[in-house]
Order: sequence, then structure tokens, then C-alpha cells
Amino acid sequence: MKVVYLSLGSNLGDRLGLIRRGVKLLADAGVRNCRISSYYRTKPVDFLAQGWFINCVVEAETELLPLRLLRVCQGVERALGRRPGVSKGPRLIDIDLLLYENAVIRSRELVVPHERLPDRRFALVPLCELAPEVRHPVLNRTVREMLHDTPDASQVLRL
Ligand code: PH2
Ligand code: MG
Ligand code: MG
Repeated sequence: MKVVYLSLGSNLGDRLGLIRRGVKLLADAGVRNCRISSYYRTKPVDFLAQGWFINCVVEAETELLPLRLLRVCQGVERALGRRPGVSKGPRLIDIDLLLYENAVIRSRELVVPHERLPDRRFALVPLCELAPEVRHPVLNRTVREMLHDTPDASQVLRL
């Protein structure tokens, strides 16, 4: 069993409902024993001309290998109605792999740890709630330290 951290976000439709359904579908597909952070209302970053997101982070155990897990996340996104759209733009649901144990993966399809993690309060704040002492395997910084040091100052409000 591997411990993994996933970021879930939505800024279209029934945002909270979509995230909750996403967690259920992930569990059905082998992403087990989920611990869910609080939900947060978060200001959009990168692509600003879109509605606020709801974001959370899920800690889970899985036997799925990283690329299989990525496929499962993509399958759940699709099952919840997501279709290709503007890069970083509005989405019904986005499920990203933040950390997979201490794995470091740099393939064309998948980069783990997530390359933007240190620059995203919307991921660091909920991740810090679940796992403040977990360490980034490349930066050798804990989640708490990354949150303390992040240059991102965008709003992340607990629901
Ligand atoms: N996801 C993005 C781009 N910007 N902003 C917030 N607040 N939350 C997100 O999940 C998010 C974003 C691309 O995946
Ligand atoms: Mg994303
Ligand atoms: Mg994504």
C-alpha cells in the first residue's frame, strides 16, 4: 500500500457535490481509506478570469501504480462530465496527484511531486491540515515549511 495525496478542485456547477462524488468514485476505483481535509473557497490562480474554486486535499492508500492512479483520476474527471477545455481554465472537477509516497517521477505524462505544489496555497493549506510533517522528496522541505515559504498569497478561505 502506498500513501498518496490528491488535490481536488472545482469551479463550475455544484462544486462541493462534484468533489464529494469524486472522492466516492476514487474509492470505488482503488483509492482507499480516504481522509479528506476541510473544504476551502479559493481565489483562482494562473488563469484569473474565472470563478472561485472549492479545493480540498485527500490522503489515501492505494496499490495502484502512479500512471494507473493518474488514469483513474482522469477517468473520474470524465465520469463527472469534464471535457477538454481551456488549459487552467474553468472545470467541473480537477484531480491532481500531489505526492505519491516518496516517488519522484518526471515523465511526459506525469510529474510527481506536482510541479506547482510549492506555489499553490490552495493545495498547501489543505495538505498542511492533513500532513504538516510530510516531506517533499526533492526540495527536502516539509509541507509546513513549504506553506510558510510560499510566494503565493492568494486567498484560501475555510468553508
Ligand atoms: N487549478 C488550476 C488553476 N487555478 N486556482 C484555484 N484556486 N484552485 C485550483 O484548483 C486551480 C486554480 C489548474 O488546475
Ligand atoms: Mg490542476
Ligand atoms: Mg489536472
